[in-house]
Amino acid sequence: MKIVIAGAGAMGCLFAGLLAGSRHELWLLEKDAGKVDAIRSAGLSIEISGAEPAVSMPSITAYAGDAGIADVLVLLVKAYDTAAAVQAALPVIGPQTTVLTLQNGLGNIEAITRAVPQTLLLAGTTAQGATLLGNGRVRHAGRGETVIGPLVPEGAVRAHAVQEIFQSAGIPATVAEDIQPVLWGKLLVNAGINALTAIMRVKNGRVGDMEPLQAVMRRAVAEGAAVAQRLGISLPYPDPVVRTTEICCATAENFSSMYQDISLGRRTEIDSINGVIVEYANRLGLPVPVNCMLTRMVHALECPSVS
Ligand code: KPL
Repeated sequence: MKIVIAGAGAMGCLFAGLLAGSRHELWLLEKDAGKVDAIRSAGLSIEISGAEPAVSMPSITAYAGDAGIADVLVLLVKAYDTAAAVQAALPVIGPQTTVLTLQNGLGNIEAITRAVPQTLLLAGTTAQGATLLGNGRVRHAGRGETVIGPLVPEGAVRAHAVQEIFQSAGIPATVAEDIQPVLWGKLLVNAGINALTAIMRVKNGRVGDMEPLQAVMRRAVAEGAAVAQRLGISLPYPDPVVRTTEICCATAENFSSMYQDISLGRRTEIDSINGVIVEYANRLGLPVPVNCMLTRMVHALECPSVS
């Protein structure tokens, strides 16, 4: 099978590195020419639990036409880049190509289905942790489950095929029949952790063990849960605050992706995380002051003069 991963950031490199040992043909698609050159010459290097980094040399290109039609395209670009990444990836998408988004936040499905039929699309979440150390250099910051699911029942076969590919590469994966609750479940965890860690410049663990941060996290998550409830989404766990606290503990030593973005002076995914909760809440007439404030504070941090 030909697998194309769009986005050579932390997660894209991690998945490419983990899939590199499999029997599949692997391509990375990356718009940044600097990253393409660096990875083409030095390869991908994945550091796992302090061991010697595993180095692999996947094919990498900025032009999707070089890769040809893919069996599976995995989108791991930042949420604000989804529409552009799908346009750039069109040459690898044939009538049978499975397109999987494992991106953070909400809104990716809508952006992708503007160009790709729903029958080809799978969505999912991953609890794999990755810290970008440099171009093509990643630290595997924790192994976690990847959950994937179709948007329409006919897509189940595709979801099971991707699950098989992941599992045979040692990436734990499960298939969910209804993916929306899974996406909302991850959204609430990200809404509770990402902005706070970026604003306070702390590792994930501090949100779980510092009472003032935990109090803000609880409010952000509870607001998001109220929005999900009003939309009729039943979350994949009984208590979203407990779940978020568990993830803080499980990823205590990680820097969240939003912390990493702010530290590197990059745009964040705030609009697809806390911002999307604010958008839904406004439409529903629900108050979400904490999510609103977190969104504004991260927007302020994105201004070059602030961070
Ligand atoms: O998904 C994450 C992220 O950083 O984006 C969490 C779960 C917070 C782990 O770091």
